[in-house]
Amino acid sequence: MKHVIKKFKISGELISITSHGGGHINKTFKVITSSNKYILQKINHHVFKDVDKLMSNISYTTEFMKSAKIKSFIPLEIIKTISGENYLYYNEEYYRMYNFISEGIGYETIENVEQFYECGVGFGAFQQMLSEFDANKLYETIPNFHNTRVRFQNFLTAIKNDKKGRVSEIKEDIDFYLSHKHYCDVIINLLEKKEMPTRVTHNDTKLNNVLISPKTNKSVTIVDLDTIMPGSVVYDFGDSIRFGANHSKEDEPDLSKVNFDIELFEAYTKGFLSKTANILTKIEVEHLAFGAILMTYECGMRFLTDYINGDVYFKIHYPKQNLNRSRTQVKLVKDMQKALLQMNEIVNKYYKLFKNV
Ligand code: ADP
Ligand code: GN1
Ligand code: MG
Repeated sequence: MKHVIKKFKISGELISITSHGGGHINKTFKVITSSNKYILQKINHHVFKDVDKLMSNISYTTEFMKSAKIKSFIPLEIIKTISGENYLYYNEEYYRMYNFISEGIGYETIENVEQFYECGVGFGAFQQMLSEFDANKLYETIPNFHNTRVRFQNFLTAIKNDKKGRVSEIKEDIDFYLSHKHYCDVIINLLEKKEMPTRVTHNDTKLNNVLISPKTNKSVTIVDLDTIMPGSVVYDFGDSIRFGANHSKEDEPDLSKVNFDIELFEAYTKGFLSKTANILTKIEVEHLAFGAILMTYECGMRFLTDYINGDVYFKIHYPKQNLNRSRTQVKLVKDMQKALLQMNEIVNKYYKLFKNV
């Protein structure tokens, strides 16, 4: 959905601004001048409360990735304001600008298996690159972001308050999440007991947050760095599978079209482990497949929480979009529950293949 928002001239130069991308959080625009292209974003400061610290995180990590000089990886670059700041505060809103990376596209659904393999390579390389990054430098942009236990409590609060009177219509949806409460503690407990390492993770590894070249099918960069924080590798692996290992839109209303695709799962797993097999611990490897179920369950619960609260967090384009989004996630969780054994076999196969290569 692209439309020109504005065309204007500054010092004789024609500039056009077009809405861009399918993100749910920030407002993103493509800016074209006679000599260059940029991404301009209005930062959602209701979600990211301390924009100054958020932008410091992004500045540290983009500089770090630039210095890593990974072949064929084009790092994001913050375009500073005239006075040298990382962002602009104007009319009570926050704006930032990046170089526009035209070599790749942020896909909303998978077009072929190789693309998803590359998505795994891209996020795997990102994980590998940041394994050397000092996590103490990072501010937690959204505390408890993947703390599923806290997400579950927020869900219960939303049901109790029932602000929009929607709860009585969605009993079956609610019951699914309530009956899987036992999922919430699994990873949090392992992290708390230090049985699973806390790493620097991206935390929002959707397909449209890796830009893939339509010409070569190779991943060229990772975007949406707002949620880089300490977390578990299981979250990064799992969130990619949640979004990408199927052929349907995230809000597809016809659930017969929403199916977990094991071939896509295998492609991503192969790509991801080709970059990470040598840094992962046994307990992380054992929980990758479960992580896909957990991230899908958690995200679906967040969509339903937002529907109950009156759609105040995720951008919506029509009234029941968050309910549709929640239902696709439930369908995918059910499919993955049936496939879990096979998913674990695939993880083990590629772990053994790439370990010590
Ligand atoms: P949101 O937090 O709302 O998801 P993103 O930072 O992910 O915002 O940006 C939205 C979309 O814009 C991305 O999914 C991607 O397709 C595109 N995009 C973001 N940054 C760039 C960039 N520097 N160059 C090209 N496309 C970009
Ligand atoms: C949001 O920003 P975007 O659209 O890449 C959300 C993710 C969800 C995702 C669901 C900061 O991601 O956590 O998984 O929507 N980002 C934030 O599509 O909440
Ligand atoms: Mg995004």
